[in-house]
Amino acid sequence: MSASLDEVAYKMCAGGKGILAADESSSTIKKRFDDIGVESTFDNRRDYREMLFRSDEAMTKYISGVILFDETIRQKAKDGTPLVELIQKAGSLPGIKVDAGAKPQPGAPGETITEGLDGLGGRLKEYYDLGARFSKWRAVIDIGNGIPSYTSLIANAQALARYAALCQEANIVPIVEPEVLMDGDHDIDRCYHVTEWVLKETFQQLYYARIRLEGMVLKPNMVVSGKKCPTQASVEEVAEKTVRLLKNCVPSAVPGIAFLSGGQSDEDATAHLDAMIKIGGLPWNLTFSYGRALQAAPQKAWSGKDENWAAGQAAFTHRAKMNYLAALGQWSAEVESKKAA
Ligand code: 5MM
Repeated sequence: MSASLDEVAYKMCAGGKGILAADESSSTIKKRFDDIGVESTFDNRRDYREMLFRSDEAMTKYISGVILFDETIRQKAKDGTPLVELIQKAGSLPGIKVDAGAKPQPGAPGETITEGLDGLGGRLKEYYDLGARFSKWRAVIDIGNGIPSYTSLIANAQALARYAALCQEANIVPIVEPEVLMDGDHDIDRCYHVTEWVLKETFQQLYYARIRLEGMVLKPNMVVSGKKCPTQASVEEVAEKTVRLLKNCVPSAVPGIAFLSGGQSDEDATAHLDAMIKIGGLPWNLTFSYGRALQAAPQKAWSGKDENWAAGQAAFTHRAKMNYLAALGQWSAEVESKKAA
């Protein structure tokens, strides 16, 4: 059991390839579609995701796995081929988001606890049969006046650990995603200290839950300045502080760390990853598991029109390639400007 878990976890983050987070829940994909003036219908969601998964160059060369939403893992392409099969044919791994979202946490005003543990063992068996070989659970930690609290941190870390144990039991690699939001006006050092606390608690709970670290992937935020902070840290500072923090918190038995983009601009998310790889001497593979930083450009280029299918694919391929180069430490502003034809 563990050999295949380990192999999958390694494959998800190796060789510069990264993960496409296409697991937007119905309410999130509606927001994304609203932004491009597209109605969020079953068919439009299918068409958009089919366009991404049929992007041959991106899917075969740059993307190791795709995180899907429950609807998508069951959905078929226009010609009747299951979307999961398109991903598998490209040599990529299907994955599934299994949390039920972050809900207000009792006793912790302004904070959330991620739900979805009830019945998860049974759902994982079904997802495995549908082709999922990895899964994702996201805990959301906000920084603000008096938060995060220990109450919220420990509850979220315990939920992540219980989720990870159920996944490994089902032979599914857990992506453990504790996201510290970058929405506030805090500076980069506050982000550092909160993320440190979050990761320390998370790995402590993973240990108590007897998680096999070789068979999991961590999906953290980078250490960045809050979006509303008047002083924005440079690319070098973000890279240096993120690498220092991870070295202090993440055991080297973990095969891969795949970052979320968290609202960074497309290019910042790429530049930060590239700068970290260029620091060198890292004990794990570092790569991307971006949602917005991989999809904002193709969503805009596609805009719900069949005639924009090729433009959408080109935009997705370009972002996937830029992040692949970054994960190899081979990205530069120069290659970035050579936009896809
Ligand atoms: C793709 O968005 C994911 C699902 O979000 P909801 O459950 O809110 O619909 C999200 O978890 C995503 O995988 C991560 O936040 C990383 O995405 P970004 O856009 O931050 O890279």
